[in-house]
Amino acid sequence: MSTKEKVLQYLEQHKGESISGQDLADKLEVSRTSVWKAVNGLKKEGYQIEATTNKGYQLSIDTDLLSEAAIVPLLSEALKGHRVIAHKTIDSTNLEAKRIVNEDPTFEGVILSEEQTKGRGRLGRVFYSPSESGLYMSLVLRPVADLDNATLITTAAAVAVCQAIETLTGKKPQIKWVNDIFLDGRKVCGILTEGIMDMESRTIGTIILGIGLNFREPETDFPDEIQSIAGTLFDKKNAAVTRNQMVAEILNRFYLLYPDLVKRSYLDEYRKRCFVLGEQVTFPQGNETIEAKAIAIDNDGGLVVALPNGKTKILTFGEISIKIKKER
Ligand code: BTX
Repeated sequence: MSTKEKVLQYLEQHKGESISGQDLADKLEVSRTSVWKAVNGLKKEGYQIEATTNKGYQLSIDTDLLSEAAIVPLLSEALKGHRVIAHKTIDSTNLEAKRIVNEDPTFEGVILSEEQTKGRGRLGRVFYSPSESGLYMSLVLRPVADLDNATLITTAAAVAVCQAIETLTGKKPQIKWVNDIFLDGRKVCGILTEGIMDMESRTIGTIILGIGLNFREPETDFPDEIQSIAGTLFDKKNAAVTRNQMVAEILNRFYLLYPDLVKRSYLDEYRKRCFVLGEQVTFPQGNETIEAKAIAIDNDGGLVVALPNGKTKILTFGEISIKIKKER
């Protein structure tokens, strides 16, 4: 860990408290000059660090920049040894995760960014990812028990994100099958799970789980095409928690579910949170749009729908629209 990272980790863990340059240097076993240089470097990156002659350095409680230093201390045992890499800006954290795995197939960890210039949704769609208002993260996973079912991973992630939001904010998010999380009727989160094939074994060797969460309202509003769809957890100013805390909570929650994915014990919670069950939905099939009633989530996370001809069909991926939306 560099001195800058050590200084940041200390200040993040003691946010709002002051420490003199000398005490910090002694604690970290580095020189006072290197502490001073590290603090200046952090200030340039946007950290609000006050320096007063009598009290020393203090990281403002308003600072909320994504960083390894702030996240790692909050992670559970299950994530020890996982890498946390935070970027200011990147094309897409899923693309970056793929590039990293290409270089190092054993990589395990999470890639985060303050902003994505080419945030990706499903089917080539765009996920709008403005700076410093959202969480854009990609987890690099190995399949557990040879299970590489993307729908199961997506549904487990949806439950983990809902649990994290509820634990940290008290808000009650719901899920639109299969990969969208809604709060007060608006989409606050999307999930994109992608598999990377291992060429030798011809099996999925690595899974990239991308999660995009609108944390606070962006500085400039959402673009027109998603104005009526997109929502956020908090308004521009009043976030009760930091994004770093939210990242850590999502990771901790997900890694509680993931090793036991094969048991599918989280699916009951998914069903309870899934607001499409019981609703009339439409989905595309070839050139047609089919109407059906969503009746269940099956054991693989698929959506069971009842067709007008009395038959049932299981949807394993794709997009559904809700025809008549209940008031909620
Ligand atoms: P999706 O295809 O289900 O949703 C994309 C659709 O959602 C868009 O067509 C648009 O209508 C709407 N949309 C776009 N941006 C937003 C937004 N910020 N909030 C709400 N609605 C929006 C969902 O795909 C999967 C998204 C995964 C995003 C993560 S971020 C980290 C990782 N990296 C990456 O490039 N993608 C994933």
